[in-house]
Amino acid sequence: MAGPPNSGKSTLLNALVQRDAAIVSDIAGTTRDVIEVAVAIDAMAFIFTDTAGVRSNSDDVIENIGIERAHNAFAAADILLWLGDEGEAPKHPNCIEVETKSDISARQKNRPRHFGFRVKVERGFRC
Ligand SMILES: Nc1nc2c(ncn2[C@@H]2O[C@H](COP(=O)(O)OP(=O)(O)O)[C@@H](O)[C@H]2O)c(=O)[nH]1
Ligand SMILES: [Mg+2]
Repeated sequence: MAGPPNSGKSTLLNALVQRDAAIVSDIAGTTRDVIEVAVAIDAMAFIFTDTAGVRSNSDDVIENIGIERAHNAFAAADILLWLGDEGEAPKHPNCIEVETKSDISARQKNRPRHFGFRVKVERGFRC
């Protein structure tokens, strides 16, 4: 999971692994550590990795360490799920852009619509 703070990374991770593995809040910078959760989906093994939201203007020393660790996790990932603005993903050979919070309109979110994969994790999980 990669994206800016509050893009819904931890919410999506929890939905995919079906437990509250990561803390969800609307406070930017909540996730700092890299959180890895191993699950089997349809008999296929996955490790989902939640990361700190990437932003360049944090004064918080610990959050900045988390952001550095996030970049290391992106480099190590087989697949990068980018939950930020379209076209803004870090360079990765297997990147899937995901529009989160698809229950909220693009205008309200103040960001362009994605034309790929859309999710809403409001109550339960829908694609
Ligand atoms: N309406 C709506 N809110 C969401 C959705 N996914 C996450 N949120 C909310 O967005 C905020 C940030 O979510 P979080 O998963 O902590 O984002 P993260 O910082 O990227 O890990 C929280 O208040 C979530 O409840 C969604 O699909 N729809
Ligand atoms: Mg988070």
